[in-house]
Amino acid sequence: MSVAIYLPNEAKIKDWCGMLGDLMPDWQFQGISEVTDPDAVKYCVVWRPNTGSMKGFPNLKAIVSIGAGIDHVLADEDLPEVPIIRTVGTDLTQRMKEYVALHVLRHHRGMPEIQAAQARAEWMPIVVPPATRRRVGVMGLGNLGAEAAKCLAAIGFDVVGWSRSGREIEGVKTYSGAQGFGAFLEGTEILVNLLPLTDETRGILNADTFNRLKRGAAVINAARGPHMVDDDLLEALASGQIAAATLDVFHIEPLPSDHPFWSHKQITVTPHIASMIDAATGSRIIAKNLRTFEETGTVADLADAVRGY
Ligand code: NDP
Ligand code: OXD
Repeated sequence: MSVAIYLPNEAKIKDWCGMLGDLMPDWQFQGISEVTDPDAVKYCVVWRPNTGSMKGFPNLKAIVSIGAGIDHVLADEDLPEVPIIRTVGTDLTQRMKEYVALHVLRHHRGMPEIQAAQARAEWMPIVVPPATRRRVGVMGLGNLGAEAAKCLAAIGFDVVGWSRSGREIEGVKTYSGAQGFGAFLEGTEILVNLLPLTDETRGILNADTFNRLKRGAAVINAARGPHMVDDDLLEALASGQIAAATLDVFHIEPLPSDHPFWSHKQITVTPHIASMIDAATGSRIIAKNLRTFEETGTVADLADAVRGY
């Protein structure tokens, strides 16, 4: 069985070919640009593929996204119409839970202000309300959002969650759809975005959303850069409507060195590391999914290309 692999880094393509090859010695893995027999390619395993890079494989059965999001696959305007398999798992969920807890607690306890005071050698004891009186809103209640919301509720936060179809999560008040969005945002002091990037969610972190939050709220974007309207965030920070933001994802990655986010005192930039799948774990999950798909024609981690996630 022939599998073509693409990541925007040659060394990583070699690593993934090696690891998947060790796990599936009866299958053949090669970089997309090295394929000499396009008819033989049955699967592609990709992260941010170039437009048209998979259209030349007439016998393709499925595309595997090296990651939870499939927006980077759907961005290919010449995408073959085959099932798309996400790569998810407990490691990915655990890492995201850690990232969200870390940054929610940082904002909750006023760490950015305390660190700024330290830089001025200023002793600045600040008293914050207990977590039970701090409302945190989680947008997206899928694999990642639901676990992050549960973790925040376990710490003691007043957690609300928002999804498309509505989900029940113990200890979390949930809202759904456009009609529930306003009530979800009202009173939220720390907003965490874990939505997939779709036509409906692009630009959702905008002035209107910020204005509905409690004044002085913090925003954490760990989903995708295009969820954020960058200029609206900068204006909301300048006006005091938003006090601080932690951003892991950006319109252009790596974030260009002249982007105003880098040096903004109220913004913490992290380089898309909220929850990276490590190659050893990821290749085990992908190997299992490839075998299952080949044997049964489906897998649990199938994405819905029409829905966009
Ligand atoms: P899932 O597909 O499991 O869940 C998506 C959630 O978003 C669901 O609850 C869904 O609602 C909700 N949703 C989708 N569209 C809408 C909408 N229009 N309005 C309201 N809610 C909506 O995704 P994951 O939890 O696995 O991942 C979420 C995203 O996190 C990924 O798509 C990726 O972009 C990002 N990510 C970022 C990483 C990082 O390191 N920064 C790492 C991994 C992922 P419903 O439940 O009704 O379907
Ligand atoms: C993902 C990511 O989608 O790493 O898994 O962003």
